[in-house]
Amino acid sequence: MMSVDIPTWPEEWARQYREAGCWQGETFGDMLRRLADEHGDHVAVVSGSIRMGYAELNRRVDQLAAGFHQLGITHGDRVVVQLPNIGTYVEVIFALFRLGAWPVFALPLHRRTEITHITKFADAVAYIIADIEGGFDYRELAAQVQDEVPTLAHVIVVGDPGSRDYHSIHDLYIEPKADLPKPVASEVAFLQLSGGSTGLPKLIPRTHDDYMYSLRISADICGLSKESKYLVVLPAAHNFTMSSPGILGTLYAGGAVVMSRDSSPDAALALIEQERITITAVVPPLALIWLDAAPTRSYDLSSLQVFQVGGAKFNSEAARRVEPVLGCILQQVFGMAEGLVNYTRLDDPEEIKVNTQGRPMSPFDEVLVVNDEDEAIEIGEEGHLLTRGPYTIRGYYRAEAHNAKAFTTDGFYRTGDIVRLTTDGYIVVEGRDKDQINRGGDKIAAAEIENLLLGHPSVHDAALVSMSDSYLGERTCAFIIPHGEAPSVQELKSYIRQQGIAAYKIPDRIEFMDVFPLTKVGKVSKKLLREIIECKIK
Ligand code: OOB
Repeated sequence: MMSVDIPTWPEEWARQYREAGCWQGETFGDMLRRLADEHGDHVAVVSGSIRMGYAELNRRVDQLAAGFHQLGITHGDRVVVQLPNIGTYVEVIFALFRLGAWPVFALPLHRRTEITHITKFADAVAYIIADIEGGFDYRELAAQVQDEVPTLAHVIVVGDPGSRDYHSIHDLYIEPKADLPKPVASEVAFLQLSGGSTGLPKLIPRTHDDYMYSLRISADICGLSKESKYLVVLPAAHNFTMSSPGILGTLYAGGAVVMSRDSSPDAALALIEQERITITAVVPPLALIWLDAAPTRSYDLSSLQVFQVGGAKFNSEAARRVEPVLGCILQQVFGMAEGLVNYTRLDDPEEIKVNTQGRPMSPFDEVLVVNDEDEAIEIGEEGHLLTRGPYTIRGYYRAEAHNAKAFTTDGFYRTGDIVRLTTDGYIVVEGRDKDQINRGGDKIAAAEIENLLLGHPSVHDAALVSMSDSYLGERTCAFIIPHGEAPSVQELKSYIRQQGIAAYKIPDRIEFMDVFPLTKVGKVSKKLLREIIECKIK
């Protein structure tokens, strides 16, 4: 199965990671079976009024796997999963893991452009959705996607399947059969989406072995146990929420995962009180909202031990407020769906927790900070972060040409982050050299939006850049050279919206220009464009 489509670790490295005990040969399907034996009725998942123990979760996963299999979904098939933070999400992913079918993780905000692309690119056979969520009818979206993607045989709906011939997931919990496929741990478990810096998102193949290792270490670093209660407020499919230590790390440790569809302080802080939550993970803008809200409310947050913030740079002034305001430990998390995750440790001194983005979680992580020529630089100097290790991919799925640029010849992933290392090995994120905007943790590939803008008849050229923002860290500004008379800002925004993309990718601001400033080699200078917009917004 491993090929140029699915690059993997060279055999020599794989052997070392196995010998060192990183990769232990357990699949996620087997992990859940073991946990059910060990923890029985102990609560695994809480979702609304539903509380489900490990044994029951395991039983329902067996039933759902049988139902998926009866539909024809089997080992190696790709299945796009786009669900809100509900308990069924956990059942769905484990049922697919158990069959060796690969979930392809979409975010709830993804729309026609993104879903069509990933469904086509992965040749997905099924698409699993909610009926209506947040006022949006996912069944309509599924119909549009099915029109464009012939391989998409099944749409499975959590809730009302509606009038089309979609399956209700409810009907797929059937008597388990003995003859289900048996995936092995060295195989791909799922495809995760990359934040992207090129036209369309890339797919990240993660194996059972490598991902299991990452959550084992994460659970240990975050001090998880059977008593832990993890609150899921960021999208469940995000790598942070899934494994750092997230849903899977919490289950691995025998704790309980509490799903919340609502991340607002009144919903989330109330759940912390009610469920005696011990750990949760947020992006910086959400941290700011909770930090402002908590002192004005009277929720009992005394159960909360660890407050994780990551996905985008958390500024140190806000970071300093976490412990006094929430009364728990701040943990900064700097990770990426491609692999490498860095944590500040729970017992680190305050200056480390507040001023750094942590250090690699595994002693087998290799991190290099290099100059433009890929040469190592002095500790403390800013440079490009490269990494390689037992849970960092060696290449994207079906992306041979891109992989040649995104990885060095000896297998280091070019993260696109500009960082500096402290003398004790902690990482401080200073910027980025990838053409991506990080809008409060939501990643936007500039080229993806520029290509959409270029589809408008009145757009001659387009360049998307970040502009600083005190709440989101960054927002987007699209500079446009019009073709003839300039369209209105409103018209361009609604044009982009009509293309069917995640709302966070719609440019926050649009500026018109006659010509773009150029670099010495004649490329559009995004650095100068950023300076222009910074002057305007000051
Ligand atoms: C996480 O994963 P992705 O794949 O959505 O985004 C990865 C990128 C990093 O390369 C970096 O540019 C940025 O997001 N990033 C941060 C950061 N955490 C991520 N930049 C500054 N400070 C941080 N703390 O975002 C992700 C995956 C696993 C755990 C946590 C975050």
